[in-house]
Amino acid sequence: MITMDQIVREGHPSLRAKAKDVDLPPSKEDIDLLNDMLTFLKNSQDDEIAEKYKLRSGVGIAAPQLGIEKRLIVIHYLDEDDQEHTYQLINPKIISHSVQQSYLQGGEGCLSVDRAVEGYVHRYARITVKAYNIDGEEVKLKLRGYTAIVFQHEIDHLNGIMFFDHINEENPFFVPEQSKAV
Ligand code: K2U
Ligand code: NI
Repeated sequence: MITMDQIVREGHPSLRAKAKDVDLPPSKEDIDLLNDMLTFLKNSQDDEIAEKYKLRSGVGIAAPQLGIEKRLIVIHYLDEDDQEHTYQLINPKIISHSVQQSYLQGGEGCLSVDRAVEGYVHRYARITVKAYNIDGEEVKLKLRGYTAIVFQHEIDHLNGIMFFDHINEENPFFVPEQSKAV
């Protein structure tokens, strides 16, 4: 099982690399990795397991955070209506987005960043993502709100971008006209 020991931290080259496309259909190795990443997220959100293995809670993880420079991301969380949002995606690409932006009022964190970095991360409010699922089928996802923000955080990891790269250095809590709090 994946534990925090396998998650690379700031300074590790994989966090600044451009990850490589994964061959389709996905190999058993890549399928197993996607499943291990999903198990990690579920474990990290289970109070008992997270306590036992000292896991930090996460709603998303990208393969480069494991030092694996492949374009694989997994997202898993339950929303306020107890609706499960689970995605295991290969080669995700944002193919269109809104001009309008949005940001998390509480700012962002990262499993690979062991420090708090304050400030607003302005992202696209709505995105359309093309990717392949664990069966190797093409999927197109129209996303908004919190899910759109998590997706952009994870896809950034595939391109060597960290959330604090987006924070306005002069005024970390600057809010442009077209950005709405989520
Ligand atoms: O990629 C990661 O490090 C996982 C982040 C994803 C994230 C997405 C959007 C905004 C902030 C972080 C972790 O989930 S950070 C911990 C966390 C846990 C629950 C809710 C929000 C953030
Ligand atoms: Ni992160």
